[in-house]
Amino acid sequence: MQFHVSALLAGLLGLSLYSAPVQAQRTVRSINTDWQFHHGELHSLADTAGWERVSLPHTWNVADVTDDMPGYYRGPGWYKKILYVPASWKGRHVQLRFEGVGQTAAVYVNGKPAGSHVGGYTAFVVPLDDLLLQGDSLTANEILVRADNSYNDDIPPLSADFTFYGGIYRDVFLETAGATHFALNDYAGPGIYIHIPQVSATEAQVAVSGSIAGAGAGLRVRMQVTDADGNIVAQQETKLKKGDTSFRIAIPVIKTPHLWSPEDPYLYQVTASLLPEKGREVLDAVSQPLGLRWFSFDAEKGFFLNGKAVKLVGASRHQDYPGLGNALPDAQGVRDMELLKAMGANFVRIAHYPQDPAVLAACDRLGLLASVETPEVNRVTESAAFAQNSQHMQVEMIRQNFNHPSIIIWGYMNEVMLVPRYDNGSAARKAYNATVYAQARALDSITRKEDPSRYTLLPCHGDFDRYHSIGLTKIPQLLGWNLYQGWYGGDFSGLDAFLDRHHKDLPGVPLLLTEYGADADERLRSFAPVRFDKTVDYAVAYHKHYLKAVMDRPFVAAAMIWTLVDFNSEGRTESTPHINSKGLADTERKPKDVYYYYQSHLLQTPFVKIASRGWDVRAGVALGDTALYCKQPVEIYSNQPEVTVLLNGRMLQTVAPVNGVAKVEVPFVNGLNELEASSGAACRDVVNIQFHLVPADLRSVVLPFTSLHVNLGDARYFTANGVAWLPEQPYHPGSWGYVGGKVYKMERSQVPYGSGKDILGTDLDPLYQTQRVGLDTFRLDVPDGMYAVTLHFCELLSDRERQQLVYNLNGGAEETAGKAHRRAFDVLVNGSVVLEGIGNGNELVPERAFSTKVMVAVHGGQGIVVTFRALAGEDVLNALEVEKI
Ligand code: GCB
Ligand code: CA
Repeated sequence: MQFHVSALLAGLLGLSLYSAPVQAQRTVRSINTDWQFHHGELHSLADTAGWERVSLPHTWNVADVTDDMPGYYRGPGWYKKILYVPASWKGRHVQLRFEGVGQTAAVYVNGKPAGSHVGGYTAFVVPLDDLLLQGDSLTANEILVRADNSYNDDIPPLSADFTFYGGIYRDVFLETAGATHFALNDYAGPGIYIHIPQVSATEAQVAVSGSIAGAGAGLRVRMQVTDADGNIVAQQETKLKKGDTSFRIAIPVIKTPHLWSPEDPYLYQVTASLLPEKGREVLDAVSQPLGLRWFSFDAEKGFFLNGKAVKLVGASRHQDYPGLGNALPDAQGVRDMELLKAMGANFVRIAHYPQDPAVLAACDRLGLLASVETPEVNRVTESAAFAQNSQHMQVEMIRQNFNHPSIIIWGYMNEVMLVPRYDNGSAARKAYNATVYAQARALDSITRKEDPSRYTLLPCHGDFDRYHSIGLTKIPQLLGWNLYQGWYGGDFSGLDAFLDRHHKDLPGVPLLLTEYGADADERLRSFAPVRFDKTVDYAVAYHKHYLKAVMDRPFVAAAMIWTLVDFNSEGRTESTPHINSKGLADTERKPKDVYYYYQSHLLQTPFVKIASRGWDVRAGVALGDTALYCKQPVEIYSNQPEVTVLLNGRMLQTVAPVNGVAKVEVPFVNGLNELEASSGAACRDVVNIQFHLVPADLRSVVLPFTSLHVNLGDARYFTANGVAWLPEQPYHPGSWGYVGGKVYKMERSQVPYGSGKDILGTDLDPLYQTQRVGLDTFRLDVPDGMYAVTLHFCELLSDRERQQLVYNLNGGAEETAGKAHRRAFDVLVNGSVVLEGIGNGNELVPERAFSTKVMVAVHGGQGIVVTFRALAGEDVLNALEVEKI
């Protein structure tokens, strides 16, 4: 009976009991939902107009980093949220934790300034204590945040090849703690820092340092190390002297520790608890991961982990996704690390800025060694504020991420000499160089002081002398080189020469290849790839050379691929405008061939994968009326001694891979081709390829003509939206092709075909970026019947000023002059004029796709003849498609 009464009482009192629970320890919860957002400046804090409801993570740059709008918004935006504060929080410490706001933030609570932060890639906390309104029940408090991603001379990055998104683009947490707690505001770090003064296979020593806020009376600090099953393997309780606010506590030795490594990422947990001098009530507690490992870099022999030589192979990662900007939920960061791990990588370069805590936590769990760096990219500002902001970020990065066992390197200043200020040789340049040097030194020494257990890294671009001559190569413990020989210029042998030069000229300085990569547009293919053609095939050739060069040289500690996934860089043009396509996987995280190439080299388990699998809609011309197939080479990546290849169930060939690659000539037939490669029963891969076989003789009876898609001025194959485009060919009787003219190539541009300009009004940029100029006719000897003929054009000469791509180290800006240029021409199909006087004075708007479709009745064996008549300048044709109807 008694029981019932008290249960009833508790039920009746439920609400008030609930709103006033005894809460000693800290509480942490995200507050991501139900925010309001105001684009642009707010003219008064009470402004109620123009707010929309949003959830975090959020960026205001989702839509304007695509073709739809030129440039992207860089300026202020405001966020608002009502926070309900319970009465039970009286006397507690309350703070907000922002994991990342691009790129400055000012926080107001109930209209009063509460805190601010500079820098878009590190976390910060804002204490609310004195500003909160608290009553006897839940009390509404208004949080306002002004975020701003404007260019600012004093805030890195000033310039870089990625998009500087604005907004509250990572989680926000609401944290409370009792009056006495482990520090919650130490550069937004965890408040306790785990050190491993000594570790071997036989024993590990662990110490924990930290500080305490609100310490009045005497306190006890208890450290417990638990293993992965939750068993306590070591503990230590230490009394602090009255008034002590910081501590460093050695934990008894852990015998035969379970070591952390990429193969076995074993994690212990350190839990620090704060207790009163007497009594059992825990005032505060915090848990952090512990991985027991030791490592070193050697300038001759590379990297060692737990005493074993390990070649570091991995990639860098940017943090954006189509349709989300950089406002990614944690799960997507985790998925990216899983993708990298599944490739067989053991390393990730978190570049060019610290990323979401969830990403580093995933590295700890998955076994990916990591480097993290601050974003002083391309250049610096010679101001005390810039130096100060960089240093502040460096300390934030280190303290916030200190306890991740995955991290072995702290970096700073990526390619800081890429865009130096002032003329070469001038006094101003000399002074600038001295400033860069001084800033680098300061960052390096701060890093070593903050964390002597890890290495410092300076990643440079491939101009050895520029860094060496001003002393930068001597500052960091590790030197990184971002090398693109055979991409932005030169050829692959330049890589070997560069690596060997470092080895010779900088003995004693460990070398990491911190970047290398080549754009790969999954839609572009070539059997004779050339530098900068953006084909998957060139990228594969590039990576084959680079991986081998690194593997052949023990003194190269690491190969860090640029990058894991394609990423947004708003100012880039390319075949995929606004996207840097050097990823191992595309923006949607679909692996490209290079990813599988690495798998075949890095995975220990049996592996067979058919390359060019993404090119599953293809076209080609049949060998003849009696040979109804088209032979195209296909590569197979495998770590097995032998691979058996079948086409549509019939044995094709058994081949032995060389350096992980087997090459077969596949006689593709019209329609579906099931290609199978296997090595034993357990190791089998199948790809279905839809092949559009174009008859050799267009009037063939055994293989009737249906359609043809030709990309003029191009030697690459292009597949998009399920349509396979063939490269152009000269006309020969019975078949199809151009008569006259030449392939257009933009002057002073890196691209081997056409232009690299961003063509508006289409996603099929490669069709419009390339063209044939000055052609007489395009002929197709199709049989009589009805046809739809579509002609595609683009004016590639224009006055539009283009941002010069600074990464384009060997090429200048693309030619933009178009002022004096005038183009006009007629186009006739089988004698009838279909376009009259078309040119850049009318419908051919520069850098904008133009197409037109006409129906043609072919009779009397005339075939299709498209005739071009130049009136001014040269006529052009970018692409042509013919469909039998
Ligand atoms: C670099 C930069 C990186 C660029 C990359 C590229 O050297 O460090 O930020 O994205 O080259 O793709 O050009
Ligand atoms: Ca997060």
